[in-house]
Amino acid sequence: MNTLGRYSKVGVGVILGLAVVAAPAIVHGGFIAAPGDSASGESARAAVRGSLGETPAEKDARMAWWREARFGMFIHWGLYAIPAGRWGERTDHAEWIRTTAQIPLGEYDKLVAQFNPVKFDADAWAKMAADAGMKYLVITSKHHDGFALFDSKVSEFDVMATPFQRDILKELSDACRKHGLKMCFYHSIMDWRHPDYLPRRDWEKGRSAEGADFNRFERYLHAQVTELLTHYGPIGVMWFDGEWESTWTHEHGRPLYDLCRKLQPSVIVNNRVDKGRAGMAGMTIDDKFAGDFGTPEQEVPHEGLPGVDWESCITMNRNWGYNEADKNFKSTRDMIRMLVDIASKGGNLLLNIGPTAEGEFPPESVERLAAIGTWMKVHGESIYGTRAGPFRKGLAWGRCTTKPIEGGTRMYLHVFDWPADGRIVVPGLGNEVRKAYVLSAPSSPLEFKRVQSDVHIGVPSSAPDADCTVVVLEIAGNPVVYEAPTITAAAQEFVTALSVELSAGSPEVEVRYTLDGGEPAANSPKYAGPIRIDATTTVKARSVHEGKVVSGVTEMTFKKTAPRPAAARPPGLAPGLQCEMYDGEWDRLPDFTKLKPASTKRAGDVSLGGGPRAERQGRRYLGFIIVPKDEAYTFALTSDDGAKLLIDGVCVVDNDGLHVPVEKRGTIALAAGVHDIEVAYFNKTGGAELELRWGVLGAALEKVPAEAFMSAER
Ligand code: FHN
Repeated sequence: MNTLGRYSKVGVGVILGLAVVAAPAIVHGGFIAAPGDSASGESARAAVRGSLGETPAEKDARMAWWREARFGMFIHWGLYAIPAGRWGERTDHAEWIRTTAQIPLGEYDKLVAQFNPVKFDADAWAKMAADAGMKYLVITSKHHDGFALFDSKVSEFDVMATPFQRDILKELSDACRKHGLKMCFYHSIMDWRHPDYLPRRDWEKGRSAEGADFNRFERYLHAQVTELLTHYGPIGVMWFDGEWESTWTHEHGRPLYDLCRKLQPSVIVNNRVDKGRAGMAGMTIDDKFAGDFGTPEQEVPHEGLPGVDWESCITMNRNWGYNEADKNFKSTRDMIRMLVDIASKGGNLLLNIGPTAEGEFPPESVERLAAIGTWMKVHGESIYGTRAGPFRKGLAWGRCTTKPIEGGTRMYLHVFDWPADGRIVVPGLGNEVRKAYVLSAPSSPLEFKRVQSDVHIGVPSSAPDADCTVVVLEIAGNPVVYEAPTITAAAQEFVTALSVELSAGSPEVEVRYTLDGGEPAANSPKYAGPIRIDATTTVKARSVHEGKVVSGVTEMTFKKTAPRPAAARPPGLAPGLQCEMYDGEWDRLPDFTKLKPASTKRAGDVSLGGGPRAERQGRRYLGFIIVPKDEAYTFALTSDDGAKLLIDGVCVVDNDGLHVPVEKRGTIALAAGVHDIEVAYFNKTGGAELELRWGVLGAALEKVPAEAFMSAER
C-alpha cells in the first residue's frame, strides 16, 4: 500500500512571524561574551523577549510551577514495548528497535494489530507518579517510529488502529488532573514512518524518497501538535525531541515553538524544539534559539548555571522503552541522591519509566517509585521550590538547597556521608545561625557553633535516614559564603586587550585583587566590574568580608601574544573555497591527503548548503580566510559527524568523531589579512551538520560570512 495514502493532507495554521532579537550577554562554556556593539546592548537586552513579546517577569510567571516542581515522570511507551527489546537473536533493543533491528515498515506495522494493553490503568499510573512526589508527567505522544498514542485525525498510524481503540492520552490527562499532576507530552520531530519525513534511514534501501515533501511533513507535525494542545486540556510542557537531523532547521524550530505558545500561552516548551541544544549536555548554546529550558540527557551538569532553567532526563535502568532483559535498575538511594544533586544545582529531574506491552510499570520501577515517595513525604520541602545551594565548590558530605524565609534563609543540608565524629562542618559560612534541626525531627534542636569561618553542627551518632538525612540550618539574611573568587575571561591569550571578571559568589563578599603578582590583602583594590588588561598580567584575587580576608587566593595569568602574521596575498584569488568531496565510511576523519577526491567544487562558505544530506561522505575545504583586524578570534565549529578547523596549519578546533551536532570552540591570535584555512569534515550515516562561526574575543559569535573566504580559481 502506498503509505502516502495513509496520511490525510493537512492545511497549516498561521505560522507566527519570527521576532528577531539581538543577542544579550551570553554565557559560552563558562565564559561571558558581551554583545559586539555595546551601544545596542541595552536595547538588545530589552528586546530579548522570546518571539511572543513575553517579558522576563511574564516568563517567570509561566515557569513558576515548573521551577517549584523539581521532579517529574517521563514515560516512553508505544509499539516497541511489544518486542520488549528482543528481535531475532538480539535482546538489547528498545524504543529504537525499528532502526536498530532494521525492521521494514510493513513488518513493523504488524505490531499495530498486537497492541492491546489490557492492564493499562491511567489512574494507577498517575497515582504512582503523585505518590512518588512527582509533580508532572511527560509521555510519548509519538516517538521516532511515528506511532501516535492518541486518537489523531491526521494519521491512521495511531492507537485507534489497534485492538485497544482507546485514547490513552485522554485517559491519562484526566487521571493526571485528578491526582494533581501537570499533563505533558513528548513529541518526536524525527519520524521514521511519515512518507514526507527526510532523511530516510540509510538501511531502508527499497523505500523511495520520491515525492517526499518536507513542508507537507511540517504541516502534518503542526497538525498533530495542534491536536495535542487542543483536545487534552491544559498542557504543562511540550517536550520535543529528534530535532538533530539536518532537515530540521531553526527556521522550523521557532515557528513550532510559537505555534505551541499561540495554542496554549502558558505551555512550557523544551529546547529540543529548535537547533540550540549542545548535544547530550543539553544546554542551549545561544539565546537566538527557541526553548524554555535545557535538556541534559542521562547526565547531570557539573554545576548549575545561575538563571538557567534545565532538566536532566534519566532512565531507571539503561533503556527508555521497555526492555525485558534490562535489569540494571539504579538503587532507590542513588535516585534520591540524584534528585538531590540536581535540585542543589537548580535543575529538575525527569525520571523515566518504560511500561510493558500489557500496560504495566515494571515491578522494579513500582518498588522504587514507592520508596522514593516515602522519602519525599518526609523531605519534599527540601526539594520543591528550592534554589541552588550557594557552595560553588561543593560540599564533601552532600548537597545543599535553599529557600528564602522571613529575614533569612533556610538551608537544607542533604547529608550523604554521615559523620563518624557527630559533627557536620559547613565550610565558609559567614551568616549568623538562628537554629538547626533534622528535617524529620523539627522539634529537637541541634547544637551548633562557629569555628572561625565554619559552622559546626552537632548531630546524632547515626543517620536518621540512611539514604539521605536532611539537616536544616536557618540563618539570618542571604547566604554569605567564603570561597576563593573565580576568575573568568573569554580566553587566556589575547592580542590587544582582554576583559577579566572576578566573582566571590556571594554579593555580600568583596573581591580584592592585584595585577602585579602581589598577594591580595583586605586593603587591595576592590573589584567593581570587568577589568581591562592590555599586557601580559597575573591576576590574583581573594574574598574579603567586613574588612577581613575570608578565603585563599585564586590566580590566573593572561598572556598578550603577537598575532600570527598574515600571508602575502596570492594573485588570482576568487570568492569562495575549494571543496574536495570524498566517498567513504569512517568513524574518524581520514587523512584526506592520502585519498583521491571523487570530485571538487567551489563552496561559498563552510556549510553543507541546502538539500538532502549525503551519507558516507568526506569533505575538505581549502583556501584563505580574510581577517579584518589584529585580534584573538574565537571559532565555533558545529558538525555531525566529525570535523576539524586548521588555520595556517594550526589545529584550532578538533570536533572529530561520530556524534550528533555538537559545537566545539578554539581561539587563535591572527593579524589582519589573508590566512590559510582548512576544514576537514565527514558524515557516516544519519543526520549531517556543518557550520563555522567566529567572533573577536568577547563578542557574540556569528556565522563566518561568505565574503571572508577566498581561494585560487582552478
Ligand atoms: O532518541 C531519543 C531516545 O529514544 C529517547 O527518547 C531520549 C530521551 O530524551 N531522547 C532521544 C535520544 O537523545
